[in-house]
Amino acid sequence: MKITTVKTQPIDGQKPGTSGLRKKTRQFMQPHYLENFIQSIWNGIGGVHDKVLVLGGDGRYFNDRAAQVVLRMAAASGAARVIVGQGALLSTPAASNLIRQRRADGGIILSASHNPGGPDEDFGVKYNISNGGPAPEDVTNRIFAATQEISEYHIVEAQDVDLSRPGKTALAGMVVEVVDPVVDYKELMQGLFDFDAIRALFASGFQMRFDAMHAVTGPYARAIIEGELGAPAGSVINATPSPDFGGGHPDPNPIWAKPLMDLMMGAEAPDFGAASDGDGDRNMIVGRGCYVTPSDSLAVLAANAHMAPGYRHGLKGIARSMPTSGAADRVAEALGIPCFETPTGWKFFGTLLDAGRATICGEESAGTGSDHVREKDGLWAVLLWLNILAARRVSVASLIAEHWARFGRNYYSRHDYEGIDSTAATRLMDDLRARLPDLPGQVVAGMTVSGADEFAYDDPVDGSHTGGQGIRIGFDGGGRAVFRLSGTGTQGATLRVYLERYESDAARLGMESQEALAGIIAAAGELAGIRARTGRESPDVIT
Ligand code: VG1
Ligand code: CO
Repeated sequence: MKITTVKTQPIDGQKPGTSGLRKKTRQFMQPHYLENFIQSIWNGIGGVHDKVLVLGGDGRYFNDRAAQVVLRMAAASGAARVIVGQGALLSTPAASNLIRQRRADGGIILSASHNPGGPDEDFGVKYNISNGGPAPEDVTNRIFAATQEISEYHIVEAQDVDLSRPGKTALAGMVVEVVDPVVDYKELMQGLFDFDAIRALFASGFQMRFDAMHAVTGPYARAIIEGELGAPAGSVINATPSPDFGGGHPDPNPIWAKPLMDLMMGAEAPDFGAASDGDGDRNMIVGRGCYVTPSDSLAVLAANAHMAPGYRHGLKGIARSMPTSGAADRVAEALGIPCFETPTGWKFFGTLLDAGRATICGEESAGTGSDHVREKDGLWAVLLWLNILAARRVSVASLIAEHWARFGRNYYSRHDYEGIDSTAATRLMDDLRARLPDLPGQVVAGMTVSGADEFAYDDPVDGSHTGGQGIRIGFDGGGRAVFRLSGTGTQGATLRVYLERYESDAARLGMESQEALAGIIAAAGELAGIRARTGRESPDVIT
């Protein structure tokens, strides 16, 4: 088989964001675009000669074509073996698990996660390192540097590898091993959770609805929830991955998973509802008539994890991203374990998990996970919830009410202004940053600013420093607003405003969150001049 060396030139803008490189699919399909980036990954990590890689994706449009390119380029650069999910499918947590189980050197995940898929939507590529987690910043910086210097790439000329069946084939001396994407992951879950107790729960008539949103979790959820745990057929819906996610937006939140929300808030609601995103690392949890915010879910899982066999010895620590609410901190305090506050993005949890300093991690964006892999894991969170409900035999609503009664409630909401002008967004952040020293003591929309800074992180394990991770404004009374720009969008800029206020008065735990946060919302809007600078009257998405 012939190895071709193709002359190329650096392409602007191939800088990995919060979670890999995400661009419009058509941009990825342009000549050399994907090839340049893949070769830059190889160059940035010191080559793939004799290495073992894992490869899979969320099944979105171009997933199958891109997988063939990655295989031909891995073979051309001398990789020993690539372990690929059948049909080039792997959920992000399953890919993380495979890298760890098979002691691979790293992996390529083809996904733009919760972003819509299709020829006119989004595509993405992410590189994970040998611990199974997203490449840390020093690695993504080297990859980006390589994209700016690239002059050629290497690719084998060959027919497509058949990825439709498990088995081994050879490609220019490299082994391509196609594996069932679900089997190893299912075993991992069996080891963590009390499947017998969950089976008994379903056998008692407990009903659930899991919406896979036409994305990659479908096959996993079907095999585990309906197959292993005995939930009736139809408990898992939209379970066949489709290249455009059924035309939907595979983001598990009350906006994009509205049909599930409507069901759960209606008269016919089952006991438990859940959804996952494009690549299976996010989760939404909703009880009958009771939506659980991701920040609360993290806290509830941490407080009750010991009910699952995999966590019966307790937790070593909890880690949450800075914009995530402080609900988990209160649990950590009660458990007498540390709580770490990291920048947004799962890559920042890797060192804490590897060092055994955190067991459970979470983000307000519907990501929860533990040290079982090095990615957030949507189905894991759902199974831990089921395990807890099976042990406690209470409703989601009463579990939440009990949690708030014990720890108090962190009212929380995120307001997203999507697709706004990039220059205006950067200016908004720059101007706010410039005013930080003067803000404390000022009264804005009736709220007094108690503190203002920009979050920076010093990793307690490897000592690395990461700056510019979000502007934090604290108010008298303990509320806060956080401002940051998204690093996963593909069009213009997205401003995220995170709003939080703690309440411990038993009589005030049942408010509607937008109402409970109204004062902070008004102050945040005025402080940043959101309306004037973005031209938007209101957020595009409120979660
Ligand atoms: C968003 C979320 C962040 C998450 C990231 C990747 O990033 O806010 O918490 O880790 O997406 O998740 P940003 O930079 O757009 O705020 V996923 O499921 O899209 O890989
Ligand atoms: Co995702």
